[in-house]
Amino acid sequence: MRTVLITGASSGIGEACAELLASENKYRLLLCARRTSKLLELKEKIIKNYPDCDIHVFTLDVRDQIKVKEAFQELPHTWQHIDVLINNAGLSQGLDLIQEASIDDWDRMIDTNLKGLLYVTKHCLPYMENSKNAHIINLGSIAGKEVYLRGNVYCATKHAVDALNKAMRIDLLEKGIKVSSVNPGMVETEFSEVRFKGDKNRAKEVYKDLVPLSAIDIAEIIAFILSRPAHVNINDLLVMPTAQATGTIVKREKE
Ligand code: NDP
Ligand code: 8X3
Repeated sequence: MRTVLITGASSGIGEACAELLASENKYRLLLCARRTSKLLELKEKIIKNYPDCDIHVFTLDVRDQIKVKEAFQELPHTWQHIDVLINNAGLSQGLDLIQEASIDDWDRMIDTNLKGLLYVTKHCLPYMENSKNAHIINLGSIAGKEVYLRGNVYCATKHAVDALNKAMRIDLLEKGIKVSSVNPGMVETEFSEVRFKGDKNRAKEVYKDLVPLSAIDIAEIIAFILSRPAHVNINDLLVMPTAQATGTIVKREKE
């Protein structure tokens, strides 16, 4: 059994990965996010559906460097060996022109998507030392491959994830740790609601009259990446809804 740590497991892609990997009966699951109640609900659901699944949840804000370090140190003894890290926790805040955007929004994105990913990776790596099958999967985005109007700082953080994905693959080569990135286009999760700070109507508009990706679409791709033989690594994968050509060019059709 490989032990998989998923950050941002309380919702969307992280939650879907947890459920799918639990169903495969090949993984032990370490799940974290800030919303403890959501994690506990997910744990209960997974145990109900897959009673043999070994699962441990813990509360973590990836922005807090000290807490990230302590969270790993405080892992129960039987969870101190990690094979797979899925660096999924992330968010966008606002969709504003750079001259108008809020510095707090920028800080939140940089602290979560970039610094948080680094803190988790740094403190997780010692626990991956003895893995014969170590793998890091980073959630990038189409926003890490191109820049679009009003995307400025979110795009910058995901371009940084793209760079770190390449850098990790180089630096960790000697340790035999695989590094992959999955870069989705539009996935309908809580993402847009978080970006628009709870404005559900605005969030809904993003996916209006098109079929976006679902969290399970991405979870299936991640499960596939993890299922490749030891000598095969999928370095970098860009996946879009059929109705989306670039970050902003989409085809909307009424049914
Ligand atoms: P969701 O908003 O549904 O999920 C985001 C997850 O990240 C939640 O579980 C949230 O948990 C967690 N998270 C946010 N901030 C923190 C934090 N400071 N510490 C710990 N956990 C945190 O969005 P998605 O599932 O769509 O997003 C997952 C990843 O996929 C993100 O990195 C996102 O950038 C990326 N992505 C999403 C796309 C989309 O269109 N949806 C497209 C491309 C990439 P909690 O609030 O409980 O902490
Ligand atoms: C999320 C997708 O299109 O909002 O990373 O940049 S997008």
